[in-house]
Amino acid sequence: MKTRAAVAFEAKKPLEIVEVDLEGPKTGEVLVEIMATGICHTDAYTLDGLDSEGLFPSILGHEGAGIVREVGPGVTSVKPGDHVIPLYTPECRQCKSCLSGKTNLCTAIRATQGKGLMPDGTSRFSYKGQPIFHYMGCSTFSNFTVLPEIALAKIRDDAPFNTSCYIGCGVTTGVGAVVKTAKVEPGANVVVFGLGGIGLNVIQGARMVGADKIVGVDINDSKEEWGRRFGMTHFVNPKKVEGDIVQHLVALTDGGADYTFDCTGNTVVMRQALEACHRGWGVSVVIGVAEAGKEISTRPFQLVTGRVWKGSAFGGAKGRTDVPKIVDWYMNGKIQIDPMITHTLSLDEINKGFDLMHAGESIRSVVVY
Ligand code: NAD
Ligand code: AHE
Ligand code: ZN
Repeated sequence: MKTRAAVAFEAKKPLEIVEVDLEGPKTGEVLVEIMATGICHTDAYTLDGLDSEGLFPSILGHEGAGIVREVGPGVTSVKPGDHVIPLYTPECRQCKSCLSGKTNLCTAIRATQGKGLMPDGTSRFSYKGQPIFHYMGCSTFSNFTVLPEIALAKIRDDAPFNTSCYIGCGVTTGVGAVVKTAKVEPGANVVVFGLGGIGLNVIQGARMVGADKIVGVDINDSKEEWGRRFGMTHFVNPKKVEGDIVQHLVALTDGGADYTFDCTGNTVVMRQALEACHRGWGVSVVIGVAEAGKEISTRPFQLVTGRVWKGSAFGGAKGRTDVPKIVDWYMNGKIQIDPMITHTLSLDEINKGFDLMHAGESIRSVVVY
């Protein structure tokens, strides 16, 4: 079939909206009509050529919601008409990682996914006879896409696509990092670095679990109002702090935070986040994705004296199990999504979504097909 898609033909170039060819679903695969997709900073990072796994030409996008239109042989867990959220972290429930009960990082299809291919080692997308790579196993910047069955969370039919798509990455990543990765407890002091589409969800997750102080740190003053809307109690702009930002945050949190979260992808900030943790028990969670080649460092003494450095992918959530529950949290008013969708765009306007993100003017732009 033919489908309209925004193709990343080259790094650092705007996406081009073209009609591409899409092969139907093979064994264990599903054809999904994407109804809406968010634009996450990770899409921009890959488009900007900063991802060591970045491939071109490819169809980016990994934060979608849609409807199953056709299933390939052997598919049993979804059927045409089902509403679904694509999962860049699938859940096969059979691999060593899934069976361990210790991680959400399913390994069933990770190798081919990282190469921009379906599990059988081929692509379903092509343009003028040349293959186009899939992205994070999702490629939601295409109106129709093919995914493995294990990479689809079936969700309730009454959840609106143009807001629930955000649960496909940003909401689950932020809220999940608090609830599942850090397991923040009521009364804890929390510091969140970077108040964008992810950081604001960390803030609302921290409020949901009953954190006490929720400190937001951002170099963009306009994020203060955003943070306060979702539960932030204190705002710090590092550019306006006299002296050391870490000492400032340690003083603000009575000796250091119980939990800190990096939502910037900046390795200097990641170090500050670790060192702003309380001696003896503070936990710092790296969520931000750093540019290829960047490394983190700190004095080992920071760890010897009890601070813990952790990472979180997709908020530690197991997609097929947890995503439908997070959709319920949204539909029941436990978490908010609608006010964070600052811009709704057509596919033809998708490059504007990237511009708004780089200008710090959006929280989430959503493309509605
Ligand atoms: P965003 O662009 O919406 O927000 C980033 C925010 O960080 C902005 O408000 C910006 O002003 C702020 N910022 C930038 N530099 C800063 C600094 N030095 N100090 C303080 N604040 C600073 O991006 P997003 O969509 O929220 O994504 C945030 C990061 O999370 C990205 O690196 C993205 O790739 C990553 N991410 C990771 C996962 C995961 O599963 N681990 C999932 C989604 C996104
Ligand atoms: N491909 C990059 C790493 C990118 C990365 O860390 N991705 C996160 C999700 S970001 C979503 O917006 C993730 O889940 N990683 C786990 C995984 O298996 O990819 C690189 O450095 O090579
Ligand atoms: Zn993302």
